[in-house]
This record gives sequence, C-alpha cells and structure tokens, in this order.
Amino acid sequence: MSTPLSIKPPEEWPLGHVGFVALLGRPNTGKSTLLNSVLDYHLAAVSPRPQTTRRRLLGVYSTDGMQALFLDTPGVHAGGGPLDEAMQEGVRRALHDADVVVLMADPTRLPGQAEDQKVLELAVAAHKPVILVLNKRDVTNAEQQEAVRAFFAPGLPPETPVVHISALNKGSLGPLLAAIRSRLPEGPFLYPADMLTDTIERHVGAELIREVLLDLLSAELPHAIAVEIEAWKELHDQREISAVLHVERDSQKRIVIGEGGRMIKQIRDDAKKKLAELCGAPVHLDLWVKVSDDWRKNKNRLGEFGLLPGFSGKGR
Ligand SMILES: Nc1nc2c(ncn2[C@@H]2O[C@H](COP(=O)(O)OP(=O)(O)OP(=O)(O)O)[C@@H](O)[C@H]2O)c(=O)[nH]1
Ligand SMILES: [Mg+2]
Repeated sequence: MSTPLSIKPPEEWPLGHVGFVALLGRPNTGKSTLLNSVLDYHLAAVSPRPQTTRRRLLGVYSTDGMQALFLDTPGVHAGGGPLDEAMQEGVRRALHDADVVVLMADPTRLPGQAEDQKVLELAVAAHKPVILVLNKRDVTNAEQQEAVRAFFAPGLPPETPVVHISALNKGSLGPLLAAIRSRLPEGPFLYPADMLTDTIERHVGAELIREVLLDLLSAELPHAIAVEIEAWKELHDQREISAVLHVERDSQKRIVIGEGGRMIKQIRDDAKKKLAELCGAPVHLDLWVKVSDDWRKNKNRLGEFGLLPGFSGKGR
C-alpha cells in the first residue's frame, strides 16, 4: 500500500496545476451544488431558497496533476445590514485569494437585474481569469442560455470560455474542470490529497443544520435564524453536539418549537442524520432555541456565531 500523502513531508507532495477557484454568482445559481458535485461529498448546504450559504467554505479537489481549491461564497445580493455586509466581505476575500474565478449564471432567470450587474462588476474588477458557467443545463433551453451568455460575455475579456453544465450531474463537469486546470498556475499541492476541506467540522455542521431549517421552515424565518454550535465532543465513538438556534423574536421561537414540540423534534431528527453522515459516527444532538434580539444587526453576535470573515466563533 502506498504511503498516504498526509504523512509524507510536504516537499514530497505532487506537483501540478494548483490554486484557488472562487465560485461567484448571485444567490441560488448552484455554486454550493457544484462544490458538492466536484467533491462527490455533501459538504456545502444547498437549498432552493436564495442566500443559503453564509460563510466562505473551502473544498479541496485533488486529482492527477491538479489540486483545485474551490471557494464557495455567499450569493452576491443587495442588502445593507451587518450580516449582508459580512457575507459580501466573504465574497470579496474569495475573489482576492482566487487564481481563477468561476462566474456561475443561472439561465432559469432572465439576466440583467442589479445582482447580475454586480456579479459582472466584481468578476471584472478581480482581474483574474474568468470562466463563465451557464448552469442548470438540464432545465433550460438554448434561448434562455443565450440570453444569459449575451448579458455576461460582452463585459468579460474575449478569451473568456463559456461552459454549459448541470451542477447536479458530475458527468457534465469535464469541460469545466479542464478549463480550470489550464488556467491554474503550476506548483506543489498545498493540501494533502486526501483532505476535503480546511473548514472546521463544527462550522460545516452548523451549515448542515441550517440546510434543515431552510427545508422545514417557510418564508423568511430561516433567514432570521443563526446556528451556534455550543459543544462538539467525541465520546466513545459518538459525537455529542449541542447547538443553539438564535431567533430574533418570541413569535419565531414558538414556530421553531412548533405545537407540542413537533417542529423542533423534526429539525433534530433531520439534522442528526446529516451530522451523523458528516461525522461518520452516531450523533447525540441537543437543540436549544433562544431569542437574541436583532442578532443580524449586531456585529459582536455575528462574530460569536462565526459569521464574520476571519472569525471562527467561540471555538469551544
Ligand atoms: N435543475 C437543476 N437544479 C440545480 C442545478 N444546480 C443547482 N440546482 C438547484 O438550485 C438550487 C440552489 O442551489 P445552491 O447550490 O444552494 O445555490 P447557491 O448558488 O449555492 O445559492 P446561495 O448559497 O444562496 O448563494 C438548489 O435547489 C439546487 O438543487 C442544476 O444543474 N440543475
Ligand atoms: Mg450556496
């Protein structure tokens, strides 16, 4: 059996096309879906609701002669509060770190709105090689795809490749991965080839609990909830996880708990399954619902919840 890369000294790590790939796009274009497909692993939260991703997430894709470090970012959107600002700062940092920018566009929606314009401006201002990706090929027609291409392409350098994919289908990603490979600089791998992410497990776990909230709770409520992991312990092959769901008002707390506690039980059951898959071990999950007035407007709270770029939360 060959020696796993992670225990070889870094000077023996392979050489190849190596670098950061920022996933840029308005909410709901399929950035997190693409990350999960590339990794063949459900790392990033995905939902049909916009603004699912709240923090930057790194996914390491290692293959023969390439290590692409995908940076999944929150969708580009307008919004003036501290949470929106923190999310957009996450986008800016990813673009700053990127060697290649993947501009994800979604032809199911007519282009040209303010968010699309902002995405285009950010892509151009990054001064990095851009790949224009038209996603959701499985549910869009040539006319819709052309409308989106015609909006973005004239604003991008003429050499920008245009790639059609369905992020849900890994088999459609070959041309995109080839376009990324040819634009990444050459150098030694930066991470062990068997590593999927550098994001700490508790943050990935918080996003997966958020995915359950987006699935089970309607309207704007999931956006008013922050998931804070209070404890994440390994005990006798089992994970003991305790999380607080911070809501902004008492009325929201009542909905999250539900009649006779039915909703919070459903949230816990669904979240336990996702967390057990993430940890590869059975999970004991305690969930608490707490009213934290206007947490979205409070930078200290955002820092405590690990939602400010560069902050990792309380780290307990
Ligand atoms: N039919 C179809 N649906 C897709 C495809 N890619 C993504 N989706 C769906 O689009 C929705 C949004 O996907 P996400 O991956 O959460 O989008 P995102 O760009 O990460 O969104 P934010 O995190 O809000 O910025 C989900 O319901 C996905 O299942 C695709 O290729 N085809
Ligand atoms: Mg996302």
